[in-house]
Amino acid sequence: MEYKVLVVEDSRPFRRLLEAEIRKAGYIPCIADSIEQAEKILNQETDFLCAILDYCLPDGQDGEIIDVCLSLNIKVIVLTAMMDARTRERVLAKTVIDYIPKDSPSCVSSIAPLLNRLEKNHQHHVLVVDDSLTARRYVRSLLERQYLNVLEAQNGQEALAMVRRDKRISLVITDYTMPEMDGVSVVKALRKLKTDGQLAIIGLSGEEDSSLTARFLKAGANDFLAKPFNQEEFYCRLHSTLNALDTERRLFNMANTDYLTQVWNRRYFFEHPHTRSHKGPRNLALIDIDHFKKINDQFGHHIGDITLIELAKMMKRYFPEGMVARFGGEEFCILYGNDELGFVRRLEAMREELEKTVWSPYDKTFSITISIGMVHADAHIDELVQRADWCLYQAKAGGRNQLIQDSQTDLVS
Ligand code: GH3
Ligand code: MG
Repeated sequence: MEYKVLVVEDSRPFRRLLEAEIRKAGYIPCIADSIEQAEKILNQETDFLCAILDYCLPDGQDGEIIDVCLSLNIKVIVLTAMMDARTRERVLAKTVIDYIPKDSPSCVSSIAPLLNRLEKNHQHHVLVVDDSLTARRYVRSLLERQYLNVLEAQNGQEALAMVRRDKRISLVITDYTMPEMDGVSVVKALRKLKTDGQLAIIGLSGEEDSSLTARFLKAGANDFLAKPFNQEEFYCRLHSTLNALDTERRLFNMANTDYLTQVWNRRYFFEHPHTRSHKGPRNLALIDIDHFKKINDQFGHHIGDITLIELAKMMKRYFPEGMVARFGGEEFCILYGNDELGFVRRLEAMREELEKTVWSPYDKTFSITISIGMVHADAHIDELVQRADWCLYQAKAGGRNQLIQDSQTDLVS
């Protein structure tokens, strides 16, 4: 999705600079040089990621444009050349996202990271843990102003239950002083459930206790803020915590997913605890495209790549709760629960859908088929793969486009 950013700035060189910076960051700038011109744009559209507003404009020298945008629920970043304490207070009192001092042309360089952060915030769900309703509501308002999705818990137990249940929660902001379970204990319990890359945690406290920062951090929090905090400090810490979390997740994905098809890679598959340890029988299938080399030879490697991507999507669609991995080349593996009949039915349905599908990327028209080797057994992963591989070999030898099931008696591992 391409987001639009409204810019209202009367200085022509600065306007140019902002426009170039916003475009470079991947957003669409909509430019006005006065409140009057901005209102004309706002009569047509209001769906902006945010507005970047000059505090002092020819037809409103005292931040009037800020109220115009806020009244339309547009998030606001203020540019100001007047950095006196009074202006700063007044700007921040207006529920804006941030202000950027216009002290040099380089100040625009902070805009791209801020826009990226706002865009990415849509994906994050933040759980605010505090027994005080007023405190929860205040933190909620700060978070929602930056497009974060907010959930609330009144105590530690409730928070833990929510984090266990709701996989979307990526950040917990917890107060220290709460009945029954204090914030540090909440952090310790959360860290038993989630790693740094899965969940970020920020501690808060209004206590005078100087040891609290260290206690929160040692328990596994990513950061700590003493109350009362000002909005700017809160946003700085929030952004650095979320940026670190996003980087960690990006690195995790780069290390563990297949770059082309975005399914898990071979290493992740074999190292995953679910793969290594198991209780009882489970299903595993090895899937290989038939005569895939011909697709490459006939239509080019690029079309081959598209085929692999589409097949991977199809496997994720058929087996959303299974673990789909690319083992290499055009061979994929699916590890999938214990329901043998259900697994076979879905594999057959996928094989049949594929057989009937006509692919037509870039005006090329063709179909592909797959061969499948499948095993259901209570056995170590290496044995499952070996047995499925033998079945796959038989499927190929038997004419391809078919599923062969392992019929050996289960060996208890
Ligand atoms: P079979 O039915 O026996 O499996 O025949 P096949 O042609 O599918 O198998 P073969 O092992 O002979 O060829 C596999 C081909 O897959 C050769 C290789 O160029 C191609 N391949 C492997 N990885 C990729 C990739 O990432 N992209 C593309 N486009 N092709 C790939
Ligand atoms: Mg093949």
